[in-house]
Amino acid sequence: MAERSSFVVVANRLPVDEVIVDGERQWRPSPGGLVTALHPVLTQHRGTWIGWAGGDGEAPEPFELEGINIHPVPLSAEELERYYEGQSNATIWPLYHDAVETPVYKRRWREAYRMVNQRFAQAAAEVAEEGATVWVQDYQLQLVPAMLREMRPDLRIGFFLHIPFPPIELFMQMPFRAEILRGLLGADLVGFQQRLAAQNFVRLARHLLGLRYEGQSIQVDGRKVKAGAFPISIDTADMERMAADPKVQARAKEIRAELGDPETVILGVDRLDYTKGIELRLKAFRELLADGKLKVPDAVMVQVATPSRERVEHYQTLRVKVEREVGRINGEFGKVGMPAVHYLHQSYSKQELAAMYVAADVMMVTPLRDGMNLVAKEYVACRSDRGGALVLSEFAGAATELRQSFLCNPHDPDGVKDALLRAVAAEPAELKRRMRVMQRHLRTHDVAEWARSFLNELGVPETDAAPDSEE
Ligand code: ADQ
Repeated sequence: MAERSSFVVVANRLPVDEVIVDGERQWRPSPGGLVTALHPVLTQHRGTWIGWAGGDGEAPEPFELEGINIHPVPLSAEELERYYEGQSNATIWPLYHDAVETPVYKRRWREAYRMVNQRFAQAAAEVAEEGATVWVQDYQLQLVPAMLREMRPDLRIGFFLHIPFPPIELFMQMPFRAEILRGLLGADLVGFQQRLAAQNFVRLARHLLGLRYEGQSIQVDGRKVKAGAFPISIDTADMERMAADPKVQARAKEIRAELGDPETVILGVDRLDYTKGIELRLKAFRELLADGKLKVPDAVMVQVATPSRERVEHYQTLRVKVEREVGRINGEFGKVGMPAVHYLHQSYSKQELAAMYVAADVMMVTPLRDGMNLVAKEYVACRSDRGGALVLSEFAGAATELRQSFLCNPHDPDGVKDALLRAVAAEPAELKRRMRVMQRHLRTHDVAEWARSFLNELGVPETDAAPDSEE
C-alpha cells in the first residue's frame, strides 16, 4: 500500500529518469522547472508525484527520491500510441494551438484517453489523505479533475494547463468537447498561462453547458470553480548562476570560435514541433541572405531542434521539411567548411544550452502559437552581460511579459525579417536597456512565484522557506 500524502502532483511524466548502474535499474531526478518549483511544497508535505515513468508494460513499485514519493502509473504500448501519441499529441495538441496542423479525431484514441485518465485519477484517490490538495498538470489529463472529485469530494483540486486554451469556435470541433470541459470543471481552480485563455474557458462554460459565471468564477453544481492566469516561469537565479559560471562562459567563447568567430550568431532552440515556427525562421534567414542583407560567414545561424514525438506523423513530416530547408540554405549560401545553418537534432545539458545562449547575438523564438515558451525566458536570464537581442513572436505567451524584445508576427514573413534585421543592427546601449527591464521582471516572476501564486489562490497555506524541515 502506497504512503498517503496531503499534497499530490499528477502529471503525465514523473520527474525521474531511469539509469542502469552495474546492470541494475536505478532512478535519478530529471531536472525540470516544474519539479524545482514544487520541490519545497512536496518535501514539506511528504508529497507524492503520480506519473508515467517511461517505457511500456508494468510500472515500477512506488519509491522515494529526494524526499518525494514517486508513484509510477503504467502505460501499455497500445495506450502510448492511442492516449499519448494519438489523443494527446495528434488531436488536442494541434487543436489547442490554433489548429496550425489539422487535428486528427479517432474514437479509439478517445477511449484510451478516458481509460488512462481514470487510472491516474484512481492513483490520486488512493494516495491522497483526507482533505489533501491535488494538483493536476496539463492537456494529457483534462478528465482527471472530475473523475477524482467523483471518487473523493473531500479533496482540494487544482489544474494547470501549460499550453494555450483555444477560442470557443475551435474548441467546438472536439468530438467529446462537453466531457473535456466537465473534466476540467471538476477542479476548484483551473490555471492558464494567459488571461485570454482563462476568458475563453469561462465563456465556453456558458456557451457549451449554459453555466453562469461572475468575473472568473463559474457556478457548477452549487460549487465555485475559479479560472485564472498564472504565467509560468523559470528558476531565474539558477539560470543566472549557471550562465555566470566561468566554465559556461569559456564554453560560449569556444562555441563562437568553432563557428568561425562570426560577427552575428543567430540561435534557435526548440523541440522539433510545428508550433515553434522553425521553418518560417529558416525562410526569413534564407531570404535575408538572398537579398544580400545578411552574408555568410559574417552571420551564421545555429538551430537546435530537440527530437520530439517522433512516432507522430505530423512530426515526421515536419522533420523532413525542416531538414530540406536547411539543406537548401546550405546548398545555396554555404561555403566549404562554412555552412550557413548549423542544424543540431540533439538533446543537450542545461550547461551547454546556457553556453549557446551566452554565445548568441540574436535569439529567435518565433512560434505560431505557444503557451509560454521558456527558451525566451532562459535566454534573457543568461545574459548577465546585458548583450544579445531576443526576437519574439507575439503569439508566444512570453510576449505578454517580455515587451522589450523585438516582437514580430510570425505569420508575416516580412515582419519576421524586419525584426531580425533590427535586432542584428541594434546598438549595444539599446540592447542593454531592453535586457535590463526584462531581467528585472524575471527576477521577481520566477517559477517559485508561479507555484506560490497558484497554490495561494487554491487556498494552500504558504510553504516554509526551509524546504526540508521536518514537521
Ligand atoms: P515546450 O513546448 O516543451 O513546453 P518550452 O517552454 O520552450 O516548450 O520548454 C522547453 C524546455 O526544453 C526549455 O526549458 C529548454 O531549455 C529545454 N530544451 C529545449 N531544447 C533542448 C535540448 N536540445 N536539450 C535540452 N533541453 C532542451 C510546454 C509549452 C510551453 C510552456 C511549457 C511550460 O508548450 O509553452 O512554456 O510547457 O509550461
